[in-house]
Amino acid sequence: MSESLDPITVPDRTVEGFVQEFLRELHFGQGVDMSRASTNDKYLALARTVRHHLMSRWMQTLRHQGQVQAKSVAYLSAEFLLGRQLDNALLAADIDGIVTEGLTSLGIDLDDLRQAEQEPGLGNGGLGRLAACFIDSLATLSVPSIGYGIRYEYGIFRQTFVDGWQVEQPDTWLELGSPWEFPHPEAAVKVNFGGSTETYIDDDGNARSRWLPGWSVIGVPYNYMVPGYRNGRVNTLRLWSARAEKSFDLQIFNSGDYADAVRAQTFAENISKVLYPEDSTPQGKELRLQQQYFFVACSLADFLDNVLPGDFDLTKLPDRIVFQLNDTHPVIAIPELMRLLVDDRGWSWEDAWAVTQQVFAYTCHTLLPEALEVWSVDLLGRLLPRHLEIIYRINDEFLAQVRKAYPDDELRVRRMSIIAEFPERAVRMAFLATVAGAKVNGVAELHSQLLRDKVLNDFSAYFPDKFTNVTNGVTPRRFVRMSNPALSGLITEAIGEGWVTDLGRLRELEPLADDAEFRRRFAEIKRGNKTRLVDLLAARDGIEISPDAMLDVMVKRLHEYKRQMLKLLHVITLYDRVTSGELPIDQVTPRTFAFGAKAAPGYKMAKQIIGLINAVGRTINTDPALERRLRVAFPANYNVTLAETLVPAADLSEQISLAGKEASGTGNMKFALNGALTIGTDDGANVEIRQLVGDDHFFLFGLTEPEVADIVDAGYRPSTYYAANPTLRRALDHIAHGTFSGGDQRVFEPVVSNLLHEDRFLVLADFQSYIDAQDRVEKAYADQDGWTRSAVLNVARSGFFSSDRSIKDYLDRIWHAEPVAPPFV
Ligand code: 26W
Repeated sequence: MSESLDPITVPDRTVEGFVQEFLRELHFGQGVDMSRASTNDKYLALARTVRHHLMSRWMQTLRHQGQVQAKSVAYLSAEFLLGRQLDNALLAADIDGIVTEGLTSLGIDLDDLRQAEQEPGLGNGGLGRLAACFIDSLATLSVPSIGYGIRYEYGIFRQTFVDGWQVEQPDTWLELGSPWEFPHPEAAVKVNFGGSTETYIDDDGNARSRWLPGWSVIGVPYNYMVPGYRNGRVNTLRLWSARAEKSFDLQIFNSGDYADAVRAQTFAENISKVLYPEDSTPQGKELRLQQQYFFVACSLADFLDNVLPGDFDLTKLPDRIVFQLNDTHPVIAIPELMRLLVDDRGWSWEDAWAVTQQVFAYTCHTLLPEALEVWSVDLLGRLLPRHLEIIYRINDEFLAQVRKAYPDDELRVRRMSIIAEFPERAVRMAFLATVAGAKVNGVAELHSQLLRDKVLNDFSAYFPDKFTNVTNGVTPRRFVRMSNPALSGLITEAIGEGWVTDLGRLRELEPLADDAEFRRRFAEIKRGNKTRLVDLLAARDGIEISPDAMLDVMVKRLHEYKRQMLKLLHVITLYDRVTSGELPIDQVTPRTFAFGAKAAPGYKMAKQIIGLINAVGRTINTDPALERRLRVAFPANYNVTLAETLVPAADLSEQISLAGKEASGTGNMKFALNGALTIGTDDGANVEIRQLVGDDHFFLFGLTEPEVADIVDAGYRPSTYYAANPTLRRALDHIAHGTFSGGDQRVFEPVVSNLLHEDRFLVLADFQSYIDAQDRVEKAYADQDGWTRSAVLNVARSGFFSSDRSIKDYLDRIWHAEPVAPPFV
């Protein structure tokens, strides 16, 4: 069925029409004229003009969705790391051309306005960016879906360096106005906290429970457009912002005092104030649990009361919706749905449990035991007393079944309990999600296998059919088409435009790897992308690099398991070889070592490593012996926007986590798709990348996961590697002796002694293998044409890593939902 658009709401898709709309927005929206308009005025007017082009499609999508009532997907995520919106909207609406032309006619450079946008950094790293890629693919594949999350007033902190040390600044992304959001205060939802529970006998003589909350806040939804790529569909991302319910707060804080009332408001609004910047070690902070329950309670209430029609029969809920839980952060939705059905709607426990078990599915994003969220029973009972009771009952009934299945195995029963007893009584959120979820998935083949065999082994034995894999992906719209226009043009010229929504078609490029002219143009594009990066880093950071050097990049959160230290030890080794006279400088391939990484503010060792990278950089970049052939570039505040220029420029992608620790990685996919070669371990999705691109076009090194397990079981001793390997010894001694700290031996002593005596992530064990692989890189790069051939094959063979493919896998394996033909195109 195809409906025509309401002509009143469709803006004119001509240059003149655009110019007129833009000037109207400047005039009526910003209240300025061209002569007085600031760059920000022009950006805001442009953003609003562009969003007009998506508006009628949005309305149409919503209307259509209301009529069709197809099975939908609700993606629940505490993080959506969206990146800038303007370019993506221009691309989706296909109005790049008229906008550029129209602005030029007004003497405005589109690029200047692009730079005015502050990216919404509402996520920490991979998990948040994955959520953003997934909603892009859901819209592009025409899947009826909605994203639910939190509208943090402050996103991920802005990183600055002071003397090379990380200093965090607040991210004030809303300060200059946020033209992409639509607040709906009239659709606000009340969320309760605290208080107590009681039992009572209902009118039919049944014993029931109810929650008597102690306080509450209001959730205000902010809607964002999620445009599909030129398919006429615009889905919704709904982010919740916390407000005080003023009259109510005045009562509970029990004072007519103005100051107290304002304090109550501040208290409520704290809930959506700031994104927690921890990305792997949950701190068990009360405010974080408040955030989690806040957005989940708002989202469930919104879906049941506003999205579903008033007369909807909730026993049919599994035919209508699946709630995908992005890690454990939204898992409190499980007892919340039970509460809504049992307490508020009077359902029996059994009926409610039957529905609940069908509507949730859980994605796990980690393997580190310390990253699995647990909430102390004490805290949970104080904040959400009724939910704790519900969790206890879920656990009791589950453990009774486990006992039946394993009559004489009380040890196993204790291992599988949702409630941990040590070191304190606490709820294991991953276990709750596994017991209640219809499906549990890992995010790469190896990760899913390790989840089944190790982290959730008892559960996979008990629920063998629950476990599945969906390998992550990235959106080719943002990470190829938008960020790499030159390569996109070359690809389109070679195989047509279809690849943007059917990335497997990149395979058709394979024969062109053997076409010398194609390789020449490919290499020229890579060089152009490097020049773009050179200019950006000069302007953004005052960093000077050369477009002629190999660009070797490691960008991701700073974490010991990701092993930025390993890369740094390679840099130091090269420095040592040259300065000791072992290696003549003119035999060294000119190389830029680029790092981008934020450390969690409380993660001491990670901050030390940042300080050390910058210290090594300072030494290397200024030592005349190196003749500027080796350079370290560590721009502060790596974010989505910087990635968009960095990734297309890279020659070498560093994916060097200890095998068995990186669940998937998604940066690895972005680099391969943009024609960088990977140096990597057999970890996460690297395994699949290597299988697809082939061993000849991938630099593999390091221990495998089973080898790591054996070494750790046997009692790993890093100092033996130090003693046995003179290259390694010299590199570590440089740090220890103060080569990079003006002779000061204390500053980086914690890093050195950690590596020598603990080295949880086997940096020293993998060192030599890594150095050898880097020597292979060096040789391969000497043959520029051969390198380019490998780069082309990386692009051609990486189409699998489109998030469109991931979403299709979720539809088949987990959601059992289907795309719905869009209402119009
Ligand atoms: C503080 C609580 C917390 C704990 C973990 C916050 C955020 C996390 C995330 C799970 C961290 C994260 O981003 N994980 C990454 O998820 C990506 C998408 O699946 C994977 O590609 C990465 O391997 C994984 O580290």
